[in-house]
Amino acid sequence: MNEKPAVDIPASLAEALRGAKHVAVLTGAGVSAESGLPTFRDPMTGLWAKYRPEDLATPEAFARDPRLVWEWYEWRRGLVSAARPNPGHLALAEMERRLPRLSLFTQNVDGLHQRAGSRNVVELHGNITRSKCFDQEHAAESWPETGDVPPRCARCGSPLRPDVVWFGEALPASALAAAWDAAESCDLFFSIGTSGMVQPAASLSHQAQSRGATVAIINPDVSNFVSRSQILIQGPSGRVLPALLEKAWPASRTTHEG
Ligand code: BV8
Repeated sequence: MNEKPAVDIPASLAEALRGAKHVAVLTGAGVSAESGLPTFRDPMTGLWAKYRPEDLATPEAFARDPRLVWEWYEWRRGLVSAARPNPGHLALAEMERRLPRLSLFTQNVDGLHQRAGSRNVVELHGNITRSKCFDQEHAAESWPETGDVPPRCARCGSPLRPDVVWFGEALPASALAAAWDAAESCDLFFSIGTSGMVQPAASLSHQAQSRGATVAIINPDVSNFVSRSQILIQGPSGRVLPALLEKAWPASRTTHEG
């Protein structure tokens, strides 16, 4: 049987996790890759292969072509609703239950951490399953089916948009403040499944490191994280995180293991 190679988790990291007082976690699109959701760096499949996310996820793109942008998000909402949390999401939810404090900040807009059971999730870039109107930011749970694409706000008539943070838009102030606080107060910081290309989220791990936290990177591609002082765990988060959980709390092994 083609057994996958075991993931090598440093004992020191498992020990640091088990004894941590406050763990901060930043996740990116890579954590949802094993749930079947395309990351931003992968060429997007199908109809959207010819667009770059940076060219669609902006207020300017929406103003220029609201129908195109709305339909891109409808396509992604379809993928999200068909997706399920993967073992990486589930392991993070289990860690939250076992630790005195775990602050989870995600750049993802798919809601999969919450669906996996994580309770303390801060969405730095919003959530694709929520919509609001472009002009007044009125939340829109539902809308009249008038055939308009995008649909119109029932309160003010302006076009609806996804409740996500586009490039060039400010992150929610409370979310960003919570993330900086956690980066400054945690003793262990994980950066998982993110290329670290997008600011200001990408600065959180550096902030944690500058305040003396241990920083661990989990990614199949660690080539652009060459750093002496960060712990690099090369592998997919859906395999690394369960292995880390098991190494830190061996009793987490299932009792009916064959
Ligand atoms: C802002 C929601 C200011 C929408 C997204 C310096 C400071 C401040 C701003 C800037 C700055 N420099 C540039 C900027 C502007 C810009 C920016 O960062 N641009 C980049 C392109 C250079 N930042 C902004 O515009 C931000 N706003 O700063 O506003 C401001 C202040 C006041 C008033 C007005 C304005 C807003 C940024 C948020 C944009 N919105 N998402 C949507 O989703 O449609 S960003 C979006 O792209 C994601 O949310 C995410 O953040 C980013 C993608 O990054 P990743 O998640 O890392 O995904 P990626 O595909 O890149 O990488 C996947 C990784 O997973 C890879 O490393 C891969 O190896 C790994 N992987 C693959 N498989 C697995 C895996 N890992 C683990 N397991 C696996 N199985």
